[in-house]
Amino acid sequence: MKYPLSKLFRLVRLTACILVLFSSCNKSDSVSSTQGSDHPGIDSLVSMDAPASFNYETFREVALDVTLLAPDNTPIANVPVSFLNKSKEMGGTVLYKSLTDENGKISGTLKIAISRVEVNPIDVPVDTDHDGVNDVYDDFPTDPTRAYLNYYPSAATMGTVAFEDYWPFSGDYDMNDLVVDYRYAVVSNAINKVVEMKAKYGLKAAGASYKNGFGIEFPFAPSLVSSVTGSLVSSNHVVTLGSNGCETGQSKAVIIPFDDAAAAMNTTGLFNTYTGGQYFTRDTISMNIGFTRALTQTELGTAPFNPFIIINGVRGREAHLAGYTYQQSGYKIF
Ligand SMILES: [Ca+2]
Ligand SMILES: [Ca+2]
Repeated sequence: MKYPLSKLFRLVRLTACILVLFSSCNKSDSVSSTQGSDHPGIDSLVSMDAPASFNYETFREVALDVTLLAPDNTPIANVPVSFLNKSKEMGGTVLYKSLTDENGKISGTLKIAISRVEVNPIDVPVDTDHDGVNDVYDDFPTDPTRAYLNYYPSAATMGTVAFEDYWPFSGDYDMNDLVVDYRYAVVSNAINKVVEMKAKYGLKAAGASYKNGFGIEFPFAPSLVSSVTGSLVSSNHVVTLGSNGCETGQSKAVIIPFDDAAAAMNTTGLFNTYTGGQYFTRDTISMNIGFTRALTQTELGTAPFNPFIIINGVRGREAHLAGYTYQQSGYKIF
């Protein structure tokens, strides 16, 4: 019986293609590991999970076990057979070539490169400073001690606090004795602990004949503060700052942006308060607060923290925002 060999070869090619399509990846359980960190302020870095037996090879081996049979199921022996990666008409190339044996059988192994056609490349995360936060998310991509920068209330806006220094007496409830804008920039590390805070205070208006100062009490101990820069403390000796820039004698950290609003603006008297009076473009006081160790977000507290005014240069007369308490040193709300 005669067989149309070209038809049989097409059958063999089809069989080979099916074998290629059914080659598969190894399945395996995943493992993860945790390692310590050499970076200050960072407790640990967690490595990426990877399958324990993931196959990194860029080719696959496909076992050939093909038997050529005639329609009457008799073997087709000693005929050359080629295996192509795709049809000859589509430009396929020969992957394997052999003669069938007496039983019409071909056995062997094909090595097939894994195709990258129409496969999206895998993004390789870049973490330049190796702090565990990829560069695209790292606000400080070359500083392993810093990762995130958050603003309160926002990067583009400032909050405002206003105080009345005659409080709680009636007759002067204009709340313009000291008006201060604020914005905090909080720098945290890869595990979201705070390593530094930058503060900006905009001295907006002073409508008082008193020499009023401005301070902020934070919920953490002054011993956790390594440095405070930017305080505008006059020669009036209203407050005393310690070597770390916090006010001395306080159980909680207290910073003093200024102790005399007019002196901070290099003027005297009221400003930005009434038509025809002194007017200044709002000045901004920039302060920087460093910590002896990274603080949790809970330890840091929440803006605007506990701002207050020091009334007329008398340390011991304070006015706070509604709902906030005076400091533990015994200074009272006036
Ligand atoms: Ca990083
Ligand atoms: Ca970083």
